[in-house]
Amino acid sequence: MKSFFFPFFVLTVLLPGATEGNPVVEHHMSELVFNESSDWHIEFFLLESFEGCMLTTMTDTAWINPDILYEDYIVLDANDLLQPLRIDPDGDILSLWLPGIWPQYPIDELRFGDQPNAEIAAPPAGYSISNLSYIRYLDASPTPGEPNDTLDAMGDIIGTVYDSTGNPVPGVEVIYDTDVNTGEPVSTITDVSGEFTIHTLASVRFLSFICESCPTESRSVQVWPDSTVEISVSLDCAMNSPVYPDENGYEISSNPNPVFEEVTFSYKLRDSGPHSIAIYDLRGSLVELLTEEYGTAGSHTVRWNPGYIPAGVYLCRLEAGPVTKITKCVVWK
Ligand SMILES: [Ca+2]
Repeated sequence: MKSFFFPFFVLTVLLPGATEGNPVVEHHMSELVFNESSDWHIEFFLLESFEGCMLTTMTDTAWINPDILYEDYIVLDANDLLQPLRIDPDGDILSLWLPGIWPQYPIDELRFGDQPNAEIAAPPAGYSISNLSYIRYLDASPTPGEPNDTLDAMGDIIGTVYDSTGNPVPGVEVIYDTDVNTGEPVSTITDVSGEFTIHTLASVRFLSFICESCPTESRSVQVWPDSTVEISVSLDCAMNSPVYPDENGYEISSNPNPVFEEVTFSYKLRDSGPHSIAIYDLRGSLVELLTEEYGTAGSHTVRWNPGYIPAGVYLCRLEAGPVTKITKCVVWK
């Protein structure tokens, strides 16, 4: 198996098996497992029309034998195909096609391992790439033929956030997930030692580090089952600067939230002076500058229409001299 490790973290196995279970899956290619010989099998969730299905990889194309029986959680291996199909255990792009839709769009596609833009690491032999609410994750106890669960499919991220001088930064919000029901960001806060811990599905997690004093940072991390990934993040700020800005009298809030069409940001300036209001995404990229002008002390509002920007979490940042205040808003489409 080729390594999927990012250069900025190390993997250490610290924990016994997780015990959470949550058998929910309705996904076409529901589980992919390799054995020690790199033979594969795939679990499919029931498809409405399973006749005439085709699988492709980076090297091969094969039709699924239309004579096989179809039930929930069908498990296929090479014997169920009409042509040979090699799936590279180090990484491949596995696609499922249906007649009528083929060849325009695969109805399911799994890009893993050493492929560019892989959504998940290659599974070690005996592990599976599973689906849960359309999130791919690694499962150390696969369940081919049965509903997927998250047993042995949870891991931890332990991280420390530092400033540019190497001092730990407390109070940084670390967003690592989105609530599937509300769309709200799921986050934790760094403690007095600048440390945080996240217990999460063994998937690729995109972490955003939100600090009012410096630009937002982000990282992608592959979480492994029953394992702990340690990361270290440096923010582009110096928390030990001798003078902290006095933020009293400065506020910003957003309404409504979540945002469907338009949002109003209400903000207060303690002192008259130049200020700006700008929208950033969670990667810290500027999305739109809403205002940049001289403002009088007191309350103001500015409106924003997200237009065609993608749904997601955005940060509205008020900057007035040395003071920065941030409010989050969730854009729904
Ligand atoms: Ca399963």
